[in-house]
Amino acid sequence: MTELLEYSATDSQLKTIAQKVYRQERITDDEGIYLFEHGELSYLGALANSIRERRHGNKTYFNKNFHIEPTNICVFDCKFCAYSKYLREKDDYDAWELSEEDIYEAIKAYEGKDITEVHIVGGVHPKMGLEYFKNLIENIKVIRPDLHVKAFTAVELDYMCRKAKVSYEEGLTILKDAGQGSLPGGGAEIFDKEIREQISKDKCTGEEWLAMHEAAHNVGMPSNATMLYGHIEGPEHLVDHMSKLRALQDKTNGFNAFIPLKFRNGNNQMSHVKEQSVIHDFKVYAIARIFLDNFNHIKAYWPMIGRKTTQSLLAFGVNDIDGTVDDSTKIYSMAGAEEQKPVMTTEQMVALIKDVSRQPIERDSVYNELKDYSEEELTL
Ligand code: V47
Ligand code: SF4
Repeated sequence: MTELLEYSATDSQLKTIAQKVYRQERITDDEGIYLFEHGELSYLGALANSIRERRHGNKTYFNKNFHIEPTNICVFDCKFCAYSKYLREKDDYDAWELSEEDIYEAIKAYEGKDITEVHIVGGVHPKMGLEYFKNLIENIKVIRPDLHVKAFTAVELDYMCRKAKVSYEEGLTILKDAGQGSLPGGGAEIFDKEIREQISKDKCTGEEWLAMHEAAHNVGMPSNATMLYGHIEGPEHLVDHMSKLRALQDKTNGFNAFIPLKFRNGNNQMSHVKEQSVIHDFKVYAIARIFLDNFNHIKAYWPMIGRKTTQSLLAFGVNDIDGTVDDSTKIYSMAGAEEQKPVMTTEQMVALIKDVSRQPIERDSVYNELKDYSEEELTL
C-alpha cells in the first residue's frame, strides 16, 4: 500500500484515488475518467488486484455450462454484429434456425454429464415470441430439471414483451414460472445515446435495458451486465455506462457479474474500426474492478478475449472466467473472436487457473461454491 501511494505521489489525483480504494470508498465518475486518461497500467493493476484479493483472495470461479443459440436471424441491425448481415443479404446468407427438437436434442446430449447451466441467447427472430420461449424453457426443465437456464438478453426480452403486449415484469414472471433462472448481460453495449445511435440504433435503448434488468431483479431473477468497449466510444462513455450500472446495483443488488466485452471487427459493418490493444483491455478490466465497488464479480469471457489474456486478467481485477461453454458461439467467432469453436474441459479450466497460481473454484450460476479444485490432480 505504502509503495503504491508513494509511486502515485507525484500525481495528487492518483494518490487520492489510491487512498480511497484502500479505505474502501467509492470513486467518482470524474475520477473514473481520470483513471482512463492518466492511470498507468502498473498502478491500475495494483489497485484492481488489491480489490480482487480483498474480496476473493486467490479464488477464481468457473462453471460447467454450455450454450445454445436458437437462431442467427435477427430483426435488428447492430453495426458491430456479424449476424445483422441477414437483413441485407437474405438470399446469400448462412442463416440457421434450430427447431424445438434440435434444442431438446442438444439438452439431452448432456445427459449424465455434470453440467449445471445452459446459456441461451441468439438473434431476435420475428417468429419466436414469449409463448414459444415459455414452452421451450418448460420442456427443457422437464428433460433436465436441475439445469439452471440463463437466457435471453434484455434486447430479446424487450422484443418478446412488446409483441406479447405485456409489461417487463409480467413477461419475466411468465419466464421465471416456466423455469428460467437468470438473465445474461448482453445487449447493454454502451448506454450513451449518441454512441448507441451509431452502433445499434434500432434495438432497445440504454434506459430500456436498465429497466428490464431492474424488473428482473424485482421479480427475483439475478442478471449480469456487459459493456462493449474498444470501438468509437471514449472514456466518458465507459464511465457513464458503469455509473448507471452502479446506481442500479445500489438499488436492487441483483447483478452477479460485470463482463467487459472487447469489440472485434471481423465480418461486420464496423470492420474499418481498428481493434484496441491488449493494454487497453487490461485498463478497462482494472478500472471496472476499481469503479464498480458494489459488483462482487468481474468476469472475463475467455472465448472472446482468448485464454492467455484471460489468465493475465486474473491479475487485473478478474475473478471469474465463465465456463466450459461448449458451443458454436457464432456471434463471436463470426466477428473474429479468439476461439472459433470454444470449448474447455474442466481439466483445462483448472489448469488455466492454476498455471497463474490462483485457486480454481467451480460455482453454480448464482455463485454458490460447488467444488474447490486446488488439490485435485487432473490430467489434461
Ligand atoms: O450484446 C456482438 C456482443 C453480446 C460483437 O452474461 C460483440 O454471462 C464484440 O452478452 N465484438 C452478447 N462483442 C453476449 C453476452 C454474453 C457473453 C458471455 C457471457 C454472458 C453472461 C453474456 O455480444 C452482445 C454484444 O455486446 N457482441 N458482436 C463483436 N463484434
Ligand atoms: Fe441482433 Fe443482437 Fe446482433 Fe444486435 S447484437 S444484430 S440484437 S443478434
